[in-house]
Amino acid sequence: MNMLLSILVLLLSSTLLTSSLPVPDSPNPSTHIAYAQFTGVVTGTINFREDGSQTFTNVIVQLYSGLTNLTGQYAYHIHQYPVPNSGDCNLTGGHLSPSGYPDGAPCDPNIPNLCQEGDLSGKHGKLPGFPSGQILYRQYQDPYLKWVNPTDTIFGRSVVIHYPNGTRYACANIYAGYPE
Ligand SMILES: *[C@@H]1O[C@H](CO)[C@@H](O)[C@H](O)[C@H]1NC(C)=O
Ligand SMILES: *[C@@H]1O[C@H](CO)[C@@H](O)[C@H](O)[C@H]1NC(C)=O
Ligand SMILES: *[C@@H]1O[C@H](CO)[C@@H](O)[C@H](O)[C@H]1NC(C)=O
Ligand SMILES: [Cu+2]
Repeated sequence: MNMLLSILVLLLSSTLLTSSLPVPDSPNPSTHIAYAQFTGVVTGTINFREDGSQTFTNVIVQLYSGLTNLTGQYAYHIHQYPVPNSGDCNLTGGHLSPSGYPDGAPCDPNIPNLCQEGDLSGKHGKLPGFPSGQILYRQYQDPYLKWVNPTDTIFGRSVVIHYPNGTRYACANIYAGYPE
């Protein structure tokens, strides 16, 4: 066999070999996991985990207490800045919106691509008040949350839960990994 042919055979066989190997889930799947843990007036966690193909983020909301207005609906968003040491939710800026849609712009859950990325309740519904002793559980997939680019990422932001009247009520930082 001449040299060129053997190189060709080698290339071909390595291509075949490569294509038969399992494709890794994502270059770095374990780093695209984050949580916000509420430990004050609201207790519970919101977990964020990107799926292996990096096409959506699985969000799990699990709250134990604090949404005490049984007739109220609580909006919640990813806000731009983390909560300062003072704990003042008013200092977390506006909603995370790499797409540039401003706060107050309409968000139709049927057209979520026109919503701010951080407008979780706009895209997925507000959280209802619930009686003491119950747990509020919500799970959904969101394809708009970003992880990598520093200007887009949900890392280092915060989640703010608002009273039914819109005033900021509780906030928690978004940290990498799982809560302890
Ligand atoms: C509960 O929410 C409802 C609906 O937004 C509001 O009218 C009512 O004043 C709230 N109750 C309290 C105690 O804040
Ligand atoms: C945050 O802003 C609201 C009005 O939007 C105000 O009622 C509240 O007192 C402020 N909270 C703090 C800690 O300054
Ligand atoms: C919003 O609702 C909360 C809880 O009922 C209340 O403490 C707060 O004063 C209200 N803020 C405004 C601006 O009405
Ligand atoms: Cu908000």
